[in-house]
Amino acid sequence: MASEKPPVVVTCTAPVNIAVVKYWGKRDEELVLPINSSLSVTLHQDQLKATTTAAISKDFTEDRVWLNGTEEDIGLPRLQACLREIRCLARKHSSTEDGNSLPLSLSYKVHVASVNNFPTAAGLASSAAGYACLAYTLAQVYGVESELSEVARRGSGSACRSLYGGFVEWQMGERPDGKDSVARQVAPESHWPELRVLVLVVSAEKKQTGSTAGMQASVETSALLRFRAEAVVPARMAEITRCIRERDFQGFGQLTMKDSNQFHATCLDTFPPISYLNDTSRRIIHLVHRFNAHHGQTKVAYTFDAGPNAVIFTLDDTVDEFVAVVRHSFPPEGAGDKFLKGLPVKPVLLSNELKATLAVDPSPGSVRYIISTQVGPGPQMLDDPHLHLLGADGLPKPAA
Ligand code: 2P0
Repeated sequence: MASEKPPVVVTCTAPVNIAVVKYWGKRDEELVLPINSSLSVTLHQDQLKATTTAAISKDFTEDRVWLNGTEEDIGLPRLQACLREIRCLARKHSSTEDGNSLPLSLSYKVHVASVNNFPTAAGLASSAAGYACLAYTLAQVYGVESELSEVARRGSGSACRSLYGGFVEWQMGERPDGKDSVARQVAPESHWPELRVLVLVVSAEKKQTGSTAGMQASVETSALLRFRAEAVVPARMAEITRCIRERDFQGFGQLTMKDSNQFHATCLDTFPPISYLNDTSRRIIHLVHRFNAHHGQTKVAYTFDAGPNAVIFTLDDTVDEFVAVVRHSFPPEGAGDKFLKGLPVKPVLLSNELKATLAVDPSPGSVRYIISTQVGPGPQMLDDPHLHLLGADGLPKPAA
């Protein structure tokens, strides 16, 4: 059966994901193949997302890409790899459909515009959402229906996990060609509705060591990283999958914190050492442990990526109290009305007993704001043509 002609302008959105078993280190730089499997939670796009429009036309003379309104160098090897991969899949797809004539659209050049609804500099995983969105949008425009892990992964390793909603594992695979290094959904976004996520944005500074260079240095110099990949991660993947399936928050939270800590330990074990956490990150870590000790159980868990921002997991019955604890420990500077973004949180009064256990010296302004969110779905195609980021001339529309 002949497939419908794909539309020539498509706009899609894709989510941010946060790893609870971290990816850090490649066994193949070119193909972006990891030294260990990883597992992430997809965050809801109501709060954090990338939006991408792709258009193909016989009138375009070259491939062009704009990110947040600024034209990017199309020669970037990772962009090139994504474009090459998607066109390769499109060629395969069309030759299995009717055997000979390639669709004209494959010879057309593509224009792509992408924006994030959150500050790239905030250190949130913008490249994962961005490259997942690119892969998904290009697939729609070229009529590709295959699995897209490889296309997204070639852009940024963690991007393949943003192709699915809910809870997602990236299986490291064994094959040298990487065909089995793919992302798979472990559980859908509806699986654990009580699970909530707070992003504590502590710094908008650009990070010192990029992830790609950082993990390269760790692979070259850290014996701990090798040990982690071989002796720790396989069992941890199995165990955290069980915790997710059984909605065991205690187990999930403890493993999440341990894995974040081990990732940052491998950074310190890298030579010269890499440090992504700052004083505020460490204060948050201690605050979480004191809060859990007060309750006599793991009610809240932290994880940190290649930057100082904390991502907190908790359940809906604990969100209000923990946000009050963060406010108490890191009082907002200024009016404080923009301190909390996203899902609503009710104000609560903290007991004197809890305040005494926390025993914090308030550190005003160290947490700049909180994004309150939850687990969310994978990439989506938008129907409304008004939402296209490219105009009829194939150039980015002026920002509203
Ligand atoms: C992760 N991070 O699993 C880990 C945890 C950061 C810390 O994946 O070189 O941008 O593009 O494959 O995916 C960040 O690294 O690196 C990352 P590349 P990527 O989310």
